[in-house]
Amino acid sequence: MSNSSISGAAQSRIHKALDSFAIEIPSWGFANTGTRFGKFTQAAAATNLEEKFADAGEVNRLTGVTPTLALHVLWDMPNGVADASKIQALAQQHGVRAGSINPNLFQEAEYKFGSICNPSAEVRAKATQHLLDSVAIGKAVGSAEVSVWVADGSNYPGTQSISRRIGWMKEAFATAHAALAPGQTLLIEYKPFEPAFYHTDIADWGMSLELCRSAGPQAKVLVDTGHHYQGTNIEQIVSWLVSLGVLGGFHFNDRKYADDDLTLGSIDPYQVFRIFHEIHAAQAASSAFSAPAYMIDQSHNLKGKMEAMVQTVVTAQELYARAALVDQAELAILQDSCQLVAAEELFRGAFWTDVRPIVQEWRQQRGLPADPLAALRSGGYVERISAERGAKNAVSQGSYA
Ligand code: PSV
Ligand code: MN
Repeated sequence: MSNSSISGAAQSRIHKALDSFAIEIPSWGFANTGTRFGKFTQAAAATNLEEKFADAGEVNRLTGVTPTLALHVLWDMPNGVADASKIQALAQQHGVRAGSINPNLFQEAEYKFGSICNPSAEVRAKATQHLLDSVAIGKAVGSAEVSVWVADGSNYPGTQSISRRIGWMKEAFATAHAALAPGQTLLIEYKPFEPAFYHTDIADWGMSLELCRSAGPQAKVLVDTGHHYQGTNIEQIVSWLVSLGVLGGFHFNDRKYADDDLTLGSIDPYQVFRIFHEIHAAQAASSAFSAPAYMIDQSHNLKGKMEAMVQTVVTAQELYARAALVDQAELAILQDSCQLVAAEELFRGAFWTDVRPIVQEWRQQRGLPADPLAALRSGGYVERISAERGAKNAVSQGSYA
């Protein structure tokens, strides 16, 4: 379908939706990674924080919609709050602000049996202090979210007290919440599997929700699209979280089998469309709806990192635009009069519409490249950083940092 076959009203709905759509990119998406079986280093991968900011700046220059960079404390700010001024300087230099601050509660030796759920009060105190440090970092760099993923769990039945660990988590989150500034949000992410094999302390959205409720009003649930069992109806979870007022944000990626970190929409674009539809429906239903934080959580070990990031941002925009095409008022009438086929055709019709010409037009109107991926390819940035970083990457060990 071409641009001209989309009504003027629908086109302006898409433009309005794109005006308010920004998506955060992760610092770890630019660094070398691999699988537990091996690391494949890339000549262009970022080897330090300066290079991650430079890459993020280039993605934002090409797309215009990635103004913030998610930071992982241990990988990006090993000196904690002391690194805040460095972050601020890099943000200034590259035109990308510090985004969500992600505490790291999974990498250190002490966390073998858990972090904020560890039976040792001493280890729990260390992990809680790390949460407090992350809140302080957020304040120092002016970031809105502290985004927590707790990797804690156990591998064998009966080896840990699931219930005592719930109490310990509640204590830690309440302590972190008490330290938040008024504009800060504590995001609590869930994941049913990995790295634990038997039980994971925050396995689903119900557990996240309860932890948020007990922590306080500035705690919200974070939905990572890769953190569900096969077949889970993620848009239904999103709808519930919206109606409860606790949808804090998304980590976007796609998956086929597990938490595969595949490019958003590469396996199931219809699911992403359905998730965005719930957001547009909530917006249409209430002007008080406050949009969640959209973030990408992907680290590619086969695709080029810059290309994968730009491709993901573009895909997110396109699917967000396609979902904006749904006429919410018309759909509501069809739904409530149980005109099933007509309702489904309206919904499906939006999904199958090629909105790329409109998205391109939106970019051009803002002085952005119409096709950011083509602009990346022709701009020579990847060649330049490959030449600059190639030698370092030839010897460096792959790691998330
Ligand atoms: C865990 O799988 C996770 O989704 C968390 O958000 C981490 O911060 C991130 O991935 C690390 O790659
Ligand atoms: Mn995540």
